[in-house]
Amino acid sequence: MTQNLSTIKDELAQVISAANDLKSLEEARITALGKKGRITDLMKSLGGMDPEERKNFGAAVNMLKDDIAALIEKQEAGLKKQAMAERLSKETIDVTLPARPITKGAIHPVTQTMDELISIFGSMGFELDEGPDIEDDFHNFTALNFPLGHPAREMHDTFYLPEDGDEKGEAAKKLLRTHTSTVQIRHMLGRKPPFKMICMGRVYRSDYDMTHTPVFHQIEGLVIDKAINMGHLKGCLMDFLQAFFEVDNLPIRMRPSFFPFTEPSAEFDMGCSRKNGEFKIGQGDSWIEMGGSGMVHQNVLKHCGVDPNEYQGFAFGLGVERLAMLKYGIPDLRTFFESDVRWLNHYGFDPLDRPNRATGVKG
Ligand code: FA5
Repeated sequence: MTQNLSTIKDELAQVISAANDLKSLEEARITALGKKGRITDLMKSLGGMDPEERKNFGAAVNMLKDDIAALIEKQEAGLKKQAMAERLSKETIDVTLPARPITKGAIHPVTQTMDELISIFGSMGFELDEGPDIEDDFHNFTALNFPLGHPAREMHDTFYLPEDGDEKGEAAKKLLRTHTSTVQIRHMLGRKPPFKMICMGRVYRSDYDMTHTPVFHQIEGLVIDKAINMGHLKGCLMDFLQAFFEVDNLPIRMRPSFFPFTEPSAEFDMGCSRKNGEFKIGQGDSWIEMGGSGMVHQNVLKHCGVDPNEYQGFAFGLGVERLAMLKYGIPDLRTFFESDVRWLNHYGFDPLDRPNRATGVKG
């Protein structure tokens, strides 16, 4: 029987060493160790033997099995090494070829515009602040002098969040901020005047057409000191819009308006011309509406612990997309939020060319 095992081993070893690719080696493995393989057959024959014979023969078959498995493993390693050597000798890389062009991402026009605004207002001495998108009724309305039930609340088309069962009254009601004026409150509370702050970010209103989207961005400015007046407000808006649009002598017009948090309130327009179907920003025969502004209402200052007998100042707010559309000729507001890569490649900006006032805000 032992003689028989050594013959089987020789025969299988021959088949294994003759296998010159992985496929024939697998066939050799099946011949030896597969379900109907020769060693498996020997294992099956153990059942018909008496105990003593089974013990000796079983041990010998196990040893044969291990030897054959080791031979297969060795042959496999050799074949893989040989295949790799052949592949390496065939595959060559021409290191003198030019590299494939790398596709660069593009900066979204909203990000670009906000970077430009930060650069302009930074050079005018404004501090940058921020506030959360999820706000409460107090910061979005009450502290900004919108009393409960005031009709101006309805004008904001507010998205309210579901009550969380732990309500602490109307002022704690959660909502998505409808304007960045919330940050005026957050900035003033817990700080001491004077204030000279801008903030910007997403705001939300249930509104959708070519000039209104449910999410858009606003920039807000706040200046509070002892002798600030409407003249400073107009001068500030002129400086900023002239720097942003890179137009000298840009006329600014203030029109009376209403916001609960400013008194007096004014909407501000910028000069432009619309001759022969061509739109141009600057001196001209026409006006374009830009945003809202006014002197901060005494009630707002009081809500923030600022003494209105000592301090006063102005605030303004406008849409970032509106600024970007006018500066970069983007016709439809809705396209800003469609995540169309072709649109982004067309209107986007070079990520390595960041805005700064030394080289021009365009970067
Ligand atoms: C406000 O939101 C005030 N908080 C602005 C303000 C700040 C006034 C400080 C006074 C003092 P209004 O609702 O008008 O105002 O919005 C300001 C600007 O946001 C608009 O001029 C417009 O450019 C932009 N805007 C308003 N609604 C939308 C919308 N749905 N989609 C895109 N832009 C919008």
